[in-house]
Amino acid sequence: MNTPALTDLESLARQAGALLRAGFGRADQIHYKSEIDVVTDTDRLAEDFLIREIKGQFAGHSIVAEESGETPGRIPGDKSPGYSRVWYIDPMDGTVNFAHGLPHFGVSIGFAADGVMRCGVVYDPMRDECFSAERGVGAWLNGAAIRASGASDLNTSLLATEFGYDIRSHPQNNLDQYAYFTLHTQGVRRTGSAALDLCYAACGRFDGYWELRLKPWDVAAGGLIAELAGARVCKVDGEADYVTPPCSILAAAPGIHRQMLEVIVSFQ
Ligand code: LIP
Repeated sequence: MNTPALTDLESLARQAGALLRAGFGRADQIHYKSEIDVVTDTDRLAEDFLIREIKGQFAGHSIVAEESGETPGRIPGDKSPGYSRVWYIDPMDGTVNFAHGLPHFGVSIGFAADGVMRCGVVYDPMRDECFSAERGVGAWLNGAAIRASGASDLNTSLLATEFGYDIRSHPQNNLDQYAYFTLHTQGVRRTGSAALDLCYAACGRFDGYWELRLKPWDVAAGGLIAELAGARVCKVDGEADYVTPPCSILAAAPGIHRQMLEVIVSFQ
């Protein structure tokens, strides 16, 4: 069955990243999906490119994408009940940053076969940093192997989190957890991109990252990269499958994972 190599995802991510870089700083049309959730013309351009390429190279695969939703595929002769080959695409993770001219965003592409994440790529076009991972092989940054942090002391750890677009309306808005960790760690960063936060947890720039109620396309690639780099990755209820919604995710050094999970859950 036509299954992509990791290099296929890397090539697609780099090409889409070139579109983001070209659109950065341009007076893009910014469209509001809710009071603070935005999408730009460049988002749409990059997603259209990725969907066109995937449909052209991998006919019959399913695509789950941020802007256009789900495009179910069916591979001839495939008798599996679900969609056996699925791509999870966020053409621009960090859209609010892009819309405000802050150069911190990435293209996130994950691929799953038979319900298991097989490979993922997150590409930051502004730093030319390509994070990638393949199950059973490893995780890399621009081809160099990466490892999660070996932190074991929360007090001296550097964490990251983000707040969803529903922060003003949802009672579980993550502010209690943010306050606790701000007072009990070396710091909590908010970069504005879940996918890059997960990759930073994969290479030890962050000792841990957590966020509530993300979408599959935000976490599919970055979660795999962090997992295969040796971080402990799960949902905040402890479930292993972080791609099935609601994607409330924790990716942390094994030495602080349990402590972080207990704190996050204590405020739920
Ligand atoms: C965003 C994530 C961020 C999260 C936002 C949104 P987008 O993705 O990167 O971590 O807090 O709610 O999901 O909208 O930039 O693709």
